[in-house]
Amino acid sequence: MTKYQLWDPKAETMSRDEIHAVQSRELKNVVQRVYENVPFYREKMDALGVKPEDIHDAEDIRLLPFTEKSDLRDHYPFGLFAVPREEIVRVHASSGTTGKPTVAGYTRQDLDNWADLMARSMTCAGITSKSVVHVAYGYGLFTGGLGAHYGAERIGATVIPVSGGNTQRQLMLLKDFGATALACTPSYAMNLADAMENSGMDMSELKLESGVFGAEPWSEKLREQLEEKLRIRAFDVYGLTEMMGPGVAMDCPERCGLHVWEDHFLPEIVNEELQRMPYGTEGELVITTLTKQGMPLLRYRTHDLSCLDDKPCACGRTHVRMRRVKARTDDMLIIRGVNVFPSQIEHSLLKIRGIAPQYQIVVDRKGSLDTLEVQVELDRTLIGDTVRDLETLSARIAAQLASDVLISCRVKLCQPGSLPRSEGKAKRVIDNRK
Ligand code: DLL
Repeated sequence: MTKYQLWDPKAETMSRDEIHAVQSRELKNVVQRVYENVPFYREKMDALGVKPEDIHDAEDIRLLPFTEKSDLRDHYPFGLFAVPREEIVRVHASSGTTGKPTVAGYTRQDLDNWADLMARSMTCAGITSKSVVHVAYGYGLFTGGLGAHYGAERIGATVIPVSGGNTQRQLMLLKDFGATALACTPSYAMNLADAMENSGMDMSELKLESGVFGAEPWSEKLREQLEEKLRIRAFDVYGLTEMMGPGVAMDCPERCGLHVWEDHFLPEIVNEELQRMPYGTEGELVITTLTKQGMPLLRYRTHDLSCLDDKPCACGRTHVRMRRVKARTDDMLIIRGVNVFPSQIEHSLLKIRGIAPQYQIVVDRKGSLDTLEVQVELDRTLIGDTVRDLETLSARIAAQLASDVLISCRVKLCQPGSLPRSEGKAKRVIDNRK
């Protein structure tokens, strides 16, 4: 029994043995499907000397090949689909930094499962049929908007499909329509919170209770600030286009990691040599889709750093928990030989009073030396401070970063509101060395 509302109690509280049995059955099915229908996988498995008949148990996943983002690009746009194009009823894509987007195709069954998993996920955040859900994730090829939309609709909540942008209008609609939940990226939620403060909005006019935030790494400190400023409980939702979109894993009210919906996904953690690591070890998250029909993927390398924990969770859900993703392997900056993740800098900055949670990291190279400048906005309350006060603040920030992140940097204090704001995923790093 659990004190919390669950969307699908039977699926969410299966015993670990039952989950293993479901995963073993579904893994056999998906391997058979891709071997028969996706030439890329047939060739990869043949090269490894593995046949679908060799897969008897979820543990046999070790035998299967990995899939890389570049494999999706090489088969752009529809080359990894496992069903005829006519059975694909929707396509999403993620933009990526260079070149062609990464494409995902969904059958009707895939969309149905996705809506269900997002309903499961949003129920973790306390959303019910009585909720009013303001969706400010972008609608379009990005999976955030439509993913949250259909999940909330499946629950029977009232959905407000606002999409991103036009912040002032968002504030008006949040208030007038009485939203009880906000779904958007954490950086955009912070922009909304800032805009509310600046427009002198009385927070008691809002009915917000929870936030469903994801699509980018965010720190525990940012969560605290969002909860305080918006007077909500903020929940972390994880997902990626290649797997489906948001709703692969979700925070629960116990907030000790995100439950990965293991009846649909098989997560693993691997080290740099791509060996499977035991629960509790940090490494790269690799996910296999178990039920997807349109574009199933085997052992997809997410490049997200996490670790898994199968200890029972007090919320009653039995699905394994992944630690929140603080960084991606390819996010790591190497500055003068020191490994630095932007989220470490965020966590460190947010400990300091007097600065706003808006920052940008500029990396450059002078001669053969890497330089790091951290630009951070001043809190509005400090505008009248003297030059000496501001110098002291800069020195404090530099000292905090040196102690937490082990790197010296130049700190640039910026006027409130002067750093660029994003409507979707924030761009925190400008690396001029590339
Ligand atoms: O960002 C899907 C999504 C939409 C998730 C809305 C949550 C909410 P992509 O654009 O393909 O898909 O980006 C996927 O974003 O590999 C992670 O690096 C990062 N990411 C997603 N959710 C989180 C999160 C969507 N909660 C990539 N914490 C992933 C940290 C996240 N990083």
